[in-house]
Amino acid sequence: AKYWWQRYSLFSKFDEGIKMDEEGWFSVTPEVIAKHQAMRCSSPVVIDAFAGVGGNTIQFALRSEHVIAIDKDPMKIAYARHNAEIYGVSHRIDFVVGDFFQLAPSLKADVIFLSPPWGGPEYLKDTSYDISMLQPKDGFTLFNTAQRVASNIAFYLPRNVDLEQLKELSCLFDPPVEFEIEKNFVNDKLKAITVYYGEICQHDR
Ligand code: MGP
Ligand code: SAH
Repeated sequence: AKYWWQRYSLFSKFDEGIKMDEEGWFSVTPEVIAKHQAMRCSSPVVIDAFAGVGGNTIQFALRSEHVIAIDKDPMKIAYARHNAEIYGVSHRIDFVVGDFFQLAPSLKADVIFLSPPWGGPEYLKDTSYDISMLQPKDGFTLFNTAQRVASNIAFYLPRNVDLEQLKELSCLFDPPVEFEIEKNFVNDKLKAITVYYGEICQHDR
């Protein structure tokens, strides 16, 4: 019910036939945030490694030339394709059903966006969220894998994430890269945090 009330904040075209499943409801990035992230990540090729029902993928496709949308769940990819058609951008997206960790060695892009499962809506139970809790692999392993795919990484994380760990991630690049932590609000309510690593970091612009 909580997410139903937010449906137009998740997809402004919700009434045109947007399809969601249970995980999609609590994981989709609200449209105003996804739009902003897409502006920050605008580039020739963007990979959305955990595409879900397409909240981010659609916005990337509105802003970038080409998007590769990956999800291991075939139903999510079917919904993401359907939802992208509603927004008129499916022709700019390659939809891939697969495990990002298995596909990673054969992928290259300018920017990679990471919005993995956080472990369900219970992610807020601890005051500080440890990125080792990310699914299906911990945040350090995920970041290491992503770093070989693209030199720019945008990472969508819980609002209670341990900020010290975000700095540690920047040191996994050799040499360490600049990073920027951005708080994402919808109607004055803090929803999540996005961290930008590499040239997409505002300091470098
Ligand atoms: P929330 O805390 O479930 O909702 O998620 P909200 O509206 O802040 O409710 P409240 O009861 O805490 O006030 C906030 C946002 O985090 C959602 O809109 C999603 O974009 C994102 N989000 C939540 N979860 C559990 C996940 C997840 O597992 N993975 C990803 N990628 N995003 C998530
Ligand atoms: N950003 C998306 C929501 C992502 S939810 C949106 O705005 O709609 C996280 C997604 O990661 C889920 O759909 C889940 O199926 C997918 N996932 C989990 N493990 C994965 C893996 N190993 N490879 C690719 N996708 C995976």
